[in-house]
Amino acid sequence: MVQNATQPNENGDRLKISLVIPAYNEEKAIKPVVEEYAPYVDEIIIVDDGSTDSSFTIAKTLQDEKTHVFRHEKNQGKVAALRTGVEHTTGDVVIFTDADCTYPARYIPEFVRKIECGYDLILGSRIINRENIPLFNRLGNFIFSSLAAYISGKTIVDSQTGFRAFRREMFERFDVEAKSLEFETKMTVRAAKLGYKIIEIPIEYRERVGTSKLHPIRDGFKMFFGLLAIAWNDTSPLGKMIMFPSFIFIIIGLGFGSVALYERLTVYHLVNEYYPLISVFAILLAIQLISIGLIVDFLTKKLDRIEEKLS
Ligand SMILES: Nc1nc2c(ncn2[C@@H]2O[C@H](COP(=O)(O)OP(=O)(O)O)[C@@H](O)[C@H]2O)c(=O)[nH]1
Ligand SMILES: [Mg+2]
Repeated sequence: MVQNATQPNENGDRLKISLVIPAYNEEKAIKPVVEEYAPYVDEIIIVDDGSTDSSFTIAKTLQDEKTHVFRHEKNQGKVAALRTGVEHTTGDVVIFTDADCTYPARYIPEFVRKIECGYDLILGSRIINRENIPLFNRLGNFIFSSLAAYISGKTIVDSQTGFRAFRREMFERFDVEAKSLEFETKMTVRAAKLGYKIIEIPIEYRERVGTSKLHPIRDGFKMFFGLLAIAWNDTSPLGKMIMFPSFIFIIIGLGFGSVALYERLTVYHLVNEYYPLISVFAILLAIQLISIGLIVDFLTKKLDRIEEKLS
């Protein structure tokens, strides 16, 4: 028998746990996922996002006093499904997982304990059996997690994980502009940049049942530009002021670099020998400015939070 997710506190209450499962064409996995998670949570919200297979019919058969099924008539994307899901939750804690049998439910009690300890965002980091993430996606995961760490000033091994937990009232603050699988990374970076307490719990990642809905190239691009948008939007005015000239230096760097490359490829020698130097110099300057801007932003946010605590 599975242990209770949380122990009652001194008032005899314990946190009510709601699980949100977005599902798009997951007819093979939806039933085992619900069966595995049911003992660990108080409420399960399945959002079928216009599946064209039998996911919805199967989900309906799982409905009971704990499990509720909602459906978007048309496919609106994972994030719309997560938002619909959260709207229908009634618990204190919300947990997201995938409808693909990859994330083991057994970590939930630990997630909830971390919430009770005061953490704001709990991430299930795919560390054990990482080879179950396809190689190309693993590379993307490494690149975007490194970029996320650079932007947020916090080391995050797996910023993209779909297995995560937070208090329900925090969702509004963590919610970000996104439609598809770039959502998780943006949410992680936003939470980190706003100074919320994030903790990663190493988890096992199992082989996926059914086919992946991730489009590595398309979603990779969305993630890249999404991260840039967060880096900019959630930065303080002072940080922005420092970072702004870097755009000009990037344009100068790319401009001189392109001309040099064009000359090298067409006339086989450099007409303007100093162009590559200007290009490298401008780009290095841009990187320096972005770094200083991010550091300043990090420090001002930290000071703001200290002031908030003192007042
Ligand atoms: N509701 C909804 N869920 C989606 C959509 N695309 C993917 N998902 C779900 O989101 C989860 C993550 O997708 P998945 O293919 O597992 O991506 P991966 O975990 O990054 O490989 C799965 O539960 C999918 O069923 C969509 O368009 N709508
Ligand atoms: Mg998945």
